[in-house]
Amino acid sequence: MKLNKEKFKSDYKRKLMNTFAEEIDTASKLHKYFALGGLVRDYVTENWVNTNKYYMESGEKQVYYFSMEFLIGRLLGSNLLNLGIRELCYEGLTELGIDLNELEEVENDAGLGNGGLGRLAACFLDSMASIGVPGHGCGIRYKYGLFEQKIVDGYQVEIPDYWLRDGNVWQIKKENKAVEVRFGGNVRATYETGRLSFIHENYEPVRAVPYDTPVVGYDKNMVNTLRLWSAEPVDYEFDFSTFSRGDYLKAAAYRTSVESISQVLYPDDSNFEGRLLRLKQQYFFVSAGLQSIVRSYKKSGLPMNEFHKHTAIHINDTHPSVAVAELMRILVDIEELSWEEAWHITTNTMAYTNHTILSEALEKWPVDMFMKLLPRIYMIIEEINKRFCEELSRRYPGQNGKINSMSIINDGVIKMAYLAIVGSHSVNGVAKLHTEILKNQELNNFYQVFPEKFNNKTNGITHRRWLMKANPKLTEALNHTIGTNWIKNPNELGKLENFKTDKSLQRKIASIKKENKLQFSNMLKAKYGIDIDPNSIFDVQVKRLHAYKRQVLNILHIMYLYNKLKENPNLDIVPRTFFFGAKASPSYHLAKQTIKLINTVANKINNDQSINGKLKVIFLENYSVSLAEKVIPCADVSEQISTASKEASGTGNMKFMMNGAITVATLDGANVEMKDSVGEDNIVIFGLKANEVISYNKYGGYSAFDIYNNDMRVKRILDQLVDGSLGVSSGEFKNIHESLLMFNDEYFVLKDFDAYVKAQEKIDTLYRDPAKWNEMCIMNIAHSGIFSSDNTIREYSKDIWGTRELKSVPVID
Ligand code: 26Q
Repeated sequence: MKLNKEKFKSDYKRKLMNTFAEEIDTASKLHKYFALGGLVRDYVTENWVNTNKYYMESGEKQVYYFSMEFLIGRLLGSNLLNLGIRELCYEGLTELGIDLNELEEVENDAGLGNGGLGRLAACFLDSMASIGVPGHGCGIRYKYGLFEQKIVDGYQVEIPDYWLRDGNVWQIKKENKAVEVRFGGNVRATYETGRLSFIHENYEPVRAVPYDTPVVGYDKNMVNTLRLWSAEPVDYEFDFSTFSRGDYLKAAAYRTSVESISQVLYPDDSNFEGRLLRLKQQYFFVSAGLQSIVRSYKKSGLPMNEFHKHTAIHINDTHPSVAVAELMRILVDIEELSWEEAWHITTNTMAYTNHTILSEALEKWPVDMFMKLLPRIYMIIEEINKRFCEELSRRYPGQNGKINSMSIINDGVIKMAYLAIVGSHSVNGVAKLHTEILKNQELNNFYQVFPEKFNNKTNGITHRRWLMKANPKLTEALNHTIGTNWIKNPNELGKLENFKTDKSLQRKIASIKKENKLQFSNMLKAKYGIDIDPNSIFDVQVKRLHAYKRQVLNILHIMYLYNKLKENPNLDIVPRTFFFGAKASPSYHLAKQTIKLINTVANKINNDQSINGKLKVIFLENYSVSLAEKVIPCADVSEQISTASKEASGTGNMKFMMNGAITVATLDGANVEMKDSVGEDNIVIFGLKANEVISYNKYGGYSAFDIYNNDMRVKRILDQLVDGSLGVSSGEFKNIHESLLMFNDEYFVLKDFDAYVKAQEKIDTLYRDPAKWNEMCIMNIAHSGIFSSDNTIREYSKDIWGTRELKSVPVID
């Protein structure tokens, strides 16, 4: 982008004046932020309009990524970075007496996601725009994002996240692009037009209004779109008929019911909750998104029977899988195509990603609920299923048990994963191990029928946000060492391997880590009054709280270390600060108890002078994208310790690796590929393997009591959970205790305990040898390039979507 500092400064002053009638001296920080955001948006609009025009006129294949979640975080910093004007703006603002870093802190995170799946969608948007794939996001504009977490007396307290309170400078409301989505009512079949057709009557209409956010590519003139839908009442429904009859309450109830659709994000990430509102949310954005895609496709003048040649639709987990039936509805009922033709188009348009093997997360909707809310869609799913089951009967004659087990509708529920598989041409897992488990275990039945659909696409992360933006000092050191080509081609980070024993780079990497640690410690000191030793090992576990992620294993190990220190205050260990950051689903009792346990242990340890500051435990409140950007660059150790086979991929693991942390990991999800890439000498692997966990589970697990009885370390810490020695009532951690002993430790925490202790001892030993440690850090950075989401998106584009990578967008007059 062509801009110089002087022009920027004058543009900025004018923007501040025109928007808020203020000069720099008098404007508030909020106004200064909004003026800058508004100006950046102005800089983007020409390319945005041009990109859209080009897409419309060229017939270039477009991909739409449908997702219930987009965990975008803040946009100011990443837009400046992608536009290539961050330096210039920083300097210009400094000359105007404004600190850009401070302004960036004003922006509220767009926390429209729970965790991995939502953040993946955000990384994918960044990569699509940056490598030139015409790809857009489609989702819900939640008024409230994931709750804000406060810790009160060690407990999690949830506060609504009203992220739009101050307005949002990136979104543009497109009233003229609104569509109508219809719920409930009944369906009448008729032959009136000489063709069997279905009339949907007595439905409740909802107005879906899109808000568009530009997605700016790195050093490209391409600007894609994230379109988020908001639900509004339909005027004609609201005021005249109902209101004039004086039925004010009914009208108000209608408004509330409609508005609730885009009110809040479900704060859950691995448990299926069968709530009507969630189904409404799903159909709402899927129907709105598809209607608008079909409308703009038709406007471009292309024939309907070629829809799939110009459009790919990606279903991010099963949440938007009703798209299969909704596209069929549009093609059959509205566009009047034959069923066969519509099915051909639909299955060639749709592709589905599975993000979990946890059975409790699989979506199943009760038939009666579904039928009432979406009567026509239900009929279509029945027809899809009927034809699918007929196909199965031809393949497996007489094997009714098998056919029933694969039926989309069975036992009074609709299985959305099955609908997604049958209705898509591609089904992918998110790491090699995960895809193998899907093919050989969880979805083996479907793999046998559709082997050609299954493929792996290992997740990735955008190195622009997670390295360049989050860790500018490291970025500079990399540029200095290997040049800047890695920015456009992250695989070139591999060149760093040549410098792994280079003393000056080693020193540089170590001193950057130290500076980052110091900066973060100062921030914590200012905010929470906590003193942290920046010379201690920063050991970090940040992710959603869930039993399978095993934050409990981490905290039990800390209790064990503390016990050892109490016995021998002179114990020779490298001082460590353990950081946790995690939100628990508000209804997930065990997870909330784990947060209380971490805080209780933290309180005890941090206030014990007798251990000479060798251990500290910090629970970071309100873990979010912007907090992740701060804590990841200062981690020495990354904790990726899920029960093998349970974490589909993980993406936090990749972010730490890219920032030069050493990973302590089980062979789960993408950790396996990290190990293969960096080599087993540069990662610390421990614990049961996935196949071991799976085979234990076949025979009802293992005996947790045996370990409790035979390992005195384990016995002691488990007893401490419930004997009052943590300084809280003895019942406080009863459920955690029970889950480990009475319920036989479903997640193999005790089984892996000994191996974990040894892994942590290995970390301690390695850290004492700075040359070795720094070499490992460099190797991790060098081998992290393959986990750039640019690589992942290239594979999606080539193998699944059939989209092209455009070098640039031709300028259209
Ligand atoms: C479903 C029904 C009702 C309420 C909530 C949900 C729900 C919401 C979110 C179910 C699942 C999710 C999110 C799942 C998720 O984030 N999975 C993670 O996806 C990452 C990206 O692929 C992987 O790296 C992680 O391993 C996986 O856990």
